[in-house]
Amino acid sequence: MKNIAVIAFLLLQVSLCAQDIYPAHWWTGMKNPSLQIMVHSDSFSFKKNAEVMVKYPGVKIVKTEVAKNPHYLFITINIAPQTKPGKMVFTIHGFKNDWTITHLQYQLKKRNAENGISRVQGVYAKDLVYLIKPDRFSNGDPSNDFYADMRDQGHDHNNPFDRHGGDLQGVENHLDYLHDLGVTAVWMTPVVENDMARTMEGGTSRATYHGYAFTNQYQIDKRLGGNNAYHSLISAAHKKGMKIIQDAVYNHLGKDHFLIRDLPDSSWLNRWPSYTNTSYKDQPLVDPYASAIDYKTALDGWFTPFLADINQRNPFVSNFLIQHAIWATEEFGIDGWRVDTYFYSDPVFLNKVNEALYREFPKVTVFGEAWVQSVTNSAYFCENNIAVPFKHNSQGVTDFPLYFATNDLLNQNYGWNEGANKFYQVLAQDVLYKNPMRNCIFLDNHDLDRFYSVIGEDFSKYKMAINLLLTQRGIPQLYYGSEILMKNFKNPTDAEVRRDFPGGWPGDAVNKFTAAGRTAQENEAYVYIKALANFRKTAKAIGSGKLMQYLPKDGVYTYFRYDKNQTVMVISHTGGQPFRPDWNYLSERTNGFTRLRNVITGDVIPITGFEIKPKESFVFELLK
Ligand SMILES: [Ca+2]
Ligand SMILES: [Ca+2]
Repeated sequence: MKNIAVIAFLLLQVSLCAQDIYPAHWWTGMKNPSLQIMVHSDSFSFKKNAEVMVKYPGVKIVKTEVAKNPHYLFITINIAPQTKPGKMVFTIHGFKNDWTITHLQYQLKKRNAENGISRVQGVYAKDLVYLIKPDRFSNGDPSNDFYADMRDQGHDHNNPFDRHGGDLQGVENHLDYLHDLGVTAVWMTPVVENDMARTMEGGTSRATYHGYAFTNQYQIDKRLGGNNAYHSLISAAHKKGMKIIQDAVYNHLGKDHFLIRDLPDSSWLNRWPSYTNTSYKDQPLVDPYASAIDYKTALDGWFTPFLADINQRNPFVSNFLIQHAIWATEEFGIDGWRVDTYFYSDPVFLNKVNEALYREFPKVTVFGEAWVQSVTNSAYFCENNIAVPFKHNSQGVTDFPLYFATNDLLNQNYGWNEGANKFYQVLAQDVLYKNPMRNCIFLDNHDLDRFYSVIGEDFSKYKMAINLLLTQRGIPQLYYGSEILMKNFKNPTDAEVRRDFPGGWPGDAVNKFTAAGRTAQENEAYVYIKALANFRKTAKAIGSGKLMQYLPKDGVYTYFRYDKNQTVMVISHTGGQPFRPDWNYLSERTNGFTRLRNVITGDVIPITGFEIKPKESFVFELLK
């Protein structure tokens, strides 16, 4: 008997190690003194009356709770403001065998004094965000392409549904390329571990290379390089004055997440009598006339059968997610969050997690993915000026209405409500947003047709699109490869818009990270963006100035970005006849100026002689 006890005790010591404790560690000096530590063991059960003790100056145990599934123990502690960093030891009594005791070491670190200065800086309209799908950008470390101890070992560069081996080292290797292009912030689709078995979708076996099926929030996926590579990338980016945006997923967990495989309690999931998909409709969440079932289906229906929809109304779930958001921000120093599938999450929870982030990190940026049609619904899901009973507190959204309007400007025939007029009308509804400058604006992303294909590979339209993206209000986001004219529709699947960046893999036939590897037109595209992106880096009229737009006339759409020191004019011709602006009509913004400096070419021309031809588009800085 004694021998068995010793063996059990040893096993216990082995089974409860650092990776079974969430959060992995914490910090002193947090604004919120409360912390709920989750201890998980696959092999041992806690007794209902388990007792936990700790002796550490400033730390008090507030509550000890064992979940319905006795593999989980929750220890809620209070950390007094003067508490010193160090290692404390929790003594746990009360496993299923009365005699078992274990000691858990837990570290309290010192918070980073650079928060808000060189890290956690926030992302603003003066930035240019570059969106990367890390598996598809560059393979900087072929040794991490697959692991025998992970559920999916697929790693075929030529299979669109496999992992391709791209990683964080690949991103770090190309920070200079991005910096040269004028990029100031990198948003990567999720980097958190996705140790998922392959899934069958549309009749094909697929890897979760997209990253949206988390299996452990506290581990960056080993195939991307793990936590160390993430630290290294972020540190290198910050040294170059560049920022990092992390992609948060609060709405669901991968079905192979340990929390799903060994559920703490049935109330952690949004459960239905039989599998129920979300309607993917945001309207019932905003609509004053919505039925309760439409509301519930949109919110609590599952995104797919392999992404478990989690119940953020459960306070343990809510704590788990909020504490991870805080942990990742403090640990890695990320500058902002893009929140995936925003409106599918419980709205009260969303406000709580955002509030917790704002409290600990006053400069951190949060914008939610709100894939909606109307400006009203878009504004509903962030800080807004609408009189509604529930007010969201996200600073901004991914601005889909402006994305649709940009497509209309570029591709629709000009009409009373079409084309450039549509764009004008959508922008005029900004009255609904509290601060539209905090919206993320874009021409495409990993879920959309690549815009160069959408505009029919028309290079005039390409320049017009880039002009709009880099001078409109909001935080511009460029999708990787747009600068080298990567194209494709999502046909037959979205893998087509997630192709590898040519040159990112050892042995690639061409390397489009270098001018020598690009065609003349690809180089022209690269140089065009580079010129405009580098101009806007110091152009305060664009980064923080005001916007004035004029009613489109004969298909010509004109707006100004301006502050007291600078005026930038953007003019786009979507009509059919050469056009001379009426400078009298525009005089509110152009009075006192006599010349136009083309910010791409540097050419300066007198205002009076300017004529714009169909399909042309220009960004001018006005000179006296
Ligand atoms: Ca790799
Ligand atoms: Ca949901």
